[in-house]
Amino acid sequence: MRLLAAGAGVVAVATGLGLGALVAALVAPDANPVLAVGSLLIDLSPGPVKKFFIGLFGTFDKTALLILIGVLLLVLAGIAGALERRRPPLGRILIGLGAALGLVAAVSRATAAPLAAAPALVTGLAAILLLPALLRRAPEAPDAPGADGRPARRAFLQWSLGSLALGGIAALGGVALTAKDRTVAAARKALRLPAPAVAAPPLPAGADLRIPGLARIVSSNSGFYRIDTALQVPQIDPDDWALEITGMVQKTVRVTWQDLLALPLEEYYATLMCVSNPVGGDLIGNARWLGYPVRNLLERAGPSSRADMVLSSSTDGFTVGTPLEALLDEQRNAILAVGMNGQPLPPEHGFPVRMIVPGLYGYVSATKWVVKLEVTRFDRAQAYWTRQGWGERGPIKLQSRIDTVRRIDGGDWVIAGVAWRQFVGVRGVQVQVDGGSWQDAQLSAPISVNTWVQWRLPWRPASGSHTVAVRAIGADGEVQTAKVADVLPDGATGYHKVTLTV
Ligand SMILES: Nc1nc2c(c(=O)[nH]1)N[C@H]1C(S)=C(S)[C@@H](COP(=O)(O)O)O[C@H]1N2
Ligand SMILES: [Mo]
Repeated sequence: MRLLAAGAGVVAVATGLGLGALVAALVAPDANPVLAVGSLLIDLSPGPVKKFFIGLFGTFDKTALLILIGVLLLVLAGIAGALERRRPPLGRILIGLGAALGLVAAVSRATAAPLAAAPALVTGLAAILLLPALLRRAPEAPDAPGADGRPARRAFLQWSLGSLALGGIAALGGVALTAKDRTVAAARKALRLPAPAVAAPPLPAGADLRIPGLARIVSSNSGFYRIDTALQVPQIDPDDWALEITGMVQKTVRVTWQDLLALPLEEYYATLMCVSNPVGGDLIGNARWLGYPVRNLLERAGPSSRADMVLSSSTDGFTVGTPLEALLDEQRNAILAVGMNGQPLPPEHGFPVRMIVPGLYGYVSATKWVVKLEVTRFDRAQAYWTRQGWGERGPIKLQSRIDTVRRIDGGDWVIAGVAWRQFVGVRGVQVQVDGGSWQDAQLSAPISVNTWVQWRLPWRPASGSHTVAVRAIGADGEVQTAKVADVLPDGATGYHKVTLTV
């Protein structure tokens, strides 16, 4: 029975994975072979593939990847079972190859623990031993009798269920043992951030036009877009956190969590954005960040005059390259942020510390879980995304988006959206209906040049089909370009257009 053989393959591999998860929890928490392969795929997949994933699944790209790996595993395990029945030991060899892939992926992580190979080894060995044991009990015909005269099917079922139960219990044990997530969550919850020495001015009256369907002027923490390469959110206990400033500096500087919180913190609003955001996309959000100016810490270290870049790294090995000049610029006021909208950073947004640099796309500025700043040069070091062909500097481009075209309370129509050009500011927004003349929209009261603005235009549509387009004008007089550019290498351009029928 080929189907039973395939089932035996799935049971063997699933049991192995459960045991592997337990071993991972015991000796190498970050070396789960499946997650390691996922991370390897993320790191190895070329830029366009990643872009496709982000574009297709938005912020759910990681869930999509995990589901894909799960389905693939299931299919391969089934094939291994069927192969092993027909041509032993081919099935076991296939499992061995899979385990070897998991092993290589786990030990090659930037953050690999000394025993990172153990979970994949245990997974592979268990599955390789179990598979023939299960197959021996798989009946050739549905009602074939077993050694004791009872249907062989029953023995096979008992073995399979027993095996799955063992794997399941092991996996649950692993989950129970990985208590770190909970201690870090508890540490975060108990945390009281100091009051800012320099507070953000209160929002001006009229900062939020409050139109249904229009993005709120300040994004919520839970609704904030999330982009990163981390399959598992890094868990860092603030008491274990420290930042090291090294490289082309006069002296290495180390800052602990206590050091950082004792410094006079500043708070401001800034709109963060991903370079992968397509025209009209929503990989952008505005928050109030609390942190300490990076330049003060860099100046303590004394950067060399020959340096022009800071390579910052996260605990998980992800890197970001930021122009040194931007980090030293007093006006731009880049910070090491610890707070987001009055809360400690959420774990997914970099807890306990991330970098915020107004005006630069996230991939060259917004390092989450940051633990190291290496002062260096653009011609010496490359960061995670620049290695894959994305632009080196990454200033955020002038852009605008239509969020809603609607009738308010059964009366007038309104067209509304947001526009941004961080670190420069937005002077105006214009809307064009059906290719007509550009009309000036009304803007929300701007919070600062580093934040987006909302805009609105009242509208009296005739019934029928309409196309609405928007463009922004920067505070420096730049008119948003109509030229269509892809997100790769340094951010999308072109007008956002919406077609609707009234
Ligand atoms: N450690 C780490 N930091 C990171 C990233 C990452 O993959 N890993 N991605 C960057 C990118 S591409 C963006 S757009 C922003 C997104 O920040 P958010 O998830 O808080 O919105 O984080 C940046 N910081
Ligand atoms: Mo990004």
